[in-house]
Amino acid sequence: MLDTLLKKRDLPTLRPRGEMLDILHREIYGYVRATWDTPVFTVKENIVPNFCAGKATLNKVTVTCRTAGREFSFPFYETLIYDGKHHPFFVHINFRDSVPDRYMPTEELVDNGFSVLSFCHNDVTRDNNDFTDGLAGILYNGSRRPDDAGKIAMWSWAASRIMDHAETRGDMLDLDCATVCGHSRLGKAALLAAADDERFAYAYSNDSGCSGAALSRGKSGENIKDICSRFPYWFCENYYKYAEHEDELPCDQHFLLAAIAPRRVLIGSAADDAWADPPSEFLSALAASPVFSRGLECPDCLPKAGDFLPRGDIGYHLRAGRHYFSREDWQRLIEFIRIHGGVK
Ligand code: GTR
Repeated sequence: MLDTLLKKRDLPTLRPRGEMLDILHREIYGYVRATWDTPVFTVKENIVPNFCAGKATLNKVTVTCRTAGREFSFPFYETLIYDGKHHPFFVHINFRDSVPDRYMPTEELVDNGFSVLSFCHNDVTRDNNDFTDGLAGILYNGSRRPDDAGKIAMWSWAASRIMDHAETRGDMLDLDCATVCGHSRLGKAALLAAADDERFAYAYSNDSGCSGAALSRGKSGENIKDICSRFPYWFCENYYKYAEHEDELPCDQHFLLAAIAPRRVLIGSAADDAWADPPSEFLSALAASPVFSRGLECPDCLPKAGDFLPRGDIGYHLRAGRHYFSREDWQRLIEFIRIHGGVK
């Protein structure tokens, strides 16, 4: 049955990783093109004393990036467990800069042995059509080429700068167990970050839907026309021509998932999130599955609410309920990483 459903989508065949990344950047997300100096990190330590009952320290870090004599900075927050061990960690592309946050139960993550480095997407460049602030202001002097980065590619680029900083924390962080994650539009950005940057051993997108994990061909709910008319600035301009012409795309979203292999990726969906279209998210994982060493555990039919398929290097879970980044989603992610040996 699943084979038949997949065949109906008539998907382009997967290609070598480099080619898939090129297509994804050229046609959908755009390229961040500048050549950068090594970023500079300024750390303000322990901004909330006794954070997480004294198990972790919360630092505010400012990242300063320079290119061609211009510079911009953005802040992020690092919650580091300090007990002399190396801890797995999340790089969380978040909607807000609060720690903890309703999308990020920091104390629970720390209790589960994870450190967390999180930034607010708006602090990198604002979530709107204005390309003059933050990173966008540095990249563009009022003009963008059709394959220049939209905002999703910029948020994803910022996740890699957090990873640059993590590499200076090798005494506390397990650099072999970095997970980039995000919800919805920021789940799209998390997948792109993992596809591009091999330092991320795990990726998690929650409810990332259209132009994220979900296949565009045959998708219900939101489609390319919808997303490009409401949020054109998330993408490069080349993407707009595929509105109502999904079949002409030289890729589909399974390229994005496949470009993460041989590393691991978990796709989270919510059963009532028809706009994201869980079956299209699941079928995308299934279509990407052959390039992973251990493919998706394949059920006989489409998953139902509560199903969790964690054993492949590409995993999938379908939570009951609506579009939201819930504690249950975080728990699934933690279980996935544990099952794959990421928590020592
Ligand atoms: C929706 C958008 C989705 C999803 C979501 C979000 O309105 O259409 O693709 O990304 O926003 O980011 O909250």
